[in-house]
Amino acid sequence: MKKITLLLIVILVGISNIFGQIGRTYSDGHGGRIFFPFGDISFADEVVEFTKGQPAPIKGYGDPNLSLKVPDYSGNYETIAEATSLGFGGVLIVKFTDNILYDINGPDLFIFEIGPAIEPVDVYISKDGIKWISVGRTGGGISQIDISKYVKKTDVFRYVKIIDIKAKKDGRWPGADIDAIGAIGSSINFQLNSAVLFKSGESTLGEDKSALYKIGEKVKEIGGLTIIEGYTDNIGSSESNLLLSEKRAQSIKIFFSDSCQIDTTLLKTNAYGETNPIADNNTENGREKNRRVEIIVFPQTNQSNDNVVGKWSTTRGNLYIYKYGKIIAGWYESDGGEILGKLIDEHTIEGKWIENGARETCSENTYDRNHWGSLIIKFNEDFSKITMKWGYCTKEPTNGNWDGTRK
Ligand SMILES: [Ca+2]
Ligand SMILES: [Ca+2]
Ligand SMILES: [Ca+2]
Repeated sequence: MKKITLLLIVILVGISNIFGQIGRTYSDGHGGRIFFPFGDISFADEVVEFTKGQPAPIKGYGDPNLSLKVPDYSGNYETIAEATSLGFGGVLIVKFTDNILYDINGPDLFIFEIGPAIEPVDVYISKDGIKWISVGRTGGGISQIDISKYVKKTDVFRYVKIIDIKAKKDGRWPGADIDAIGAIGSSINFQLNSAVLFKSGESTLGEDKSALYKIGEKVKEIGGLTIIEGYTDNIGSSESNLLLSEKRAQSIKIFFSDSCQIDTTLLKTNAYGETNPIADNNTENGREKNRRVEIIVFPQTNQSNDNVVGKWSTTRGNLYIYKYGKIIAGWYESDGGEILGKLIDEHTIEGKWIENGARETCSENTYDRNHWGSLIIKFNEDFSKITMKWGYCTKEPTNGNWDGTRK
């Protein structure tokens, strides 16, 4: 019982992380920033396999975990290892767990490779970590990959493999140096242990439905198509396991439509039975992990108007604005500053600016930085001009001289 309670807590913490940081831009390490609609969860979560190249990475720089989660390269690569040095011809396989890669319009995958020149890698994606699809090569200043030519629109991919193409043998860091691997085209993945939802061998939902209610609320908020996938361990016949996983997925579908009022046409179920295990079926611990339901939520495609989105020429250089729902993210070229905010009405954004070059620092931290302040952006009637007011830290945004026109 202890284990189950612990798992439930982990899931709920996971949910709050997922929804606390939706929509953010991240430094690409080469002077620009990239927008990820789902923020911090968009990045690869687990190392599956790492085969160092030869010559191998130098001591301290060959840790594959340095390529996981959000990009954190600070520019001090000489003294701190912040990326995985692949070595000459090295191979790295990573997995997404709280998000899943799929094809959206435009680029879908971004490889954060650090250093003055982008060292090319060949990129492959996979649903199961066994069958791989080649999706091209980064390099020549391009770190992003559009998977649309190679996949179907609704296919989802949990694994990414990158292989150093042996372009650079010399120097301290042979091969590509990978800071992070992000899915711009991300769906959200909730993984629920079956023991939290069902009694052993049954497909009727148990008494405590609180975790499922919470997820149902979030599905309504962001969905989009939602796929409910059932999985079991390998005890019993594969036919009975397939049937059990199907019935369990169906139970959740019914719960979402009846108790959470989610449009049933947006809910699909997939039964996998004992296939696609995520852990070793030879141990009790592994079997428990394999008995699970995964809920994949795709973002809504029919977004409200995108009037505020775009590139703006301002008195402080170019400003880029992105949007997911009412959430705003952006950046400005001077100081590589970041913007986070909300659309409070059609013509107004309220939020924060965050940068390294501010004259005053704040006592409290925002996104690990002490240089930040308040910000209001107002758009004129036809969204051709912006007027911006800003302040330091928590002070009212009263400073001006930061206006712009659409580019
Ligand atoms: Ca992730
Ligand atoms: Ca795409
Ligand atoms: Ca890193």
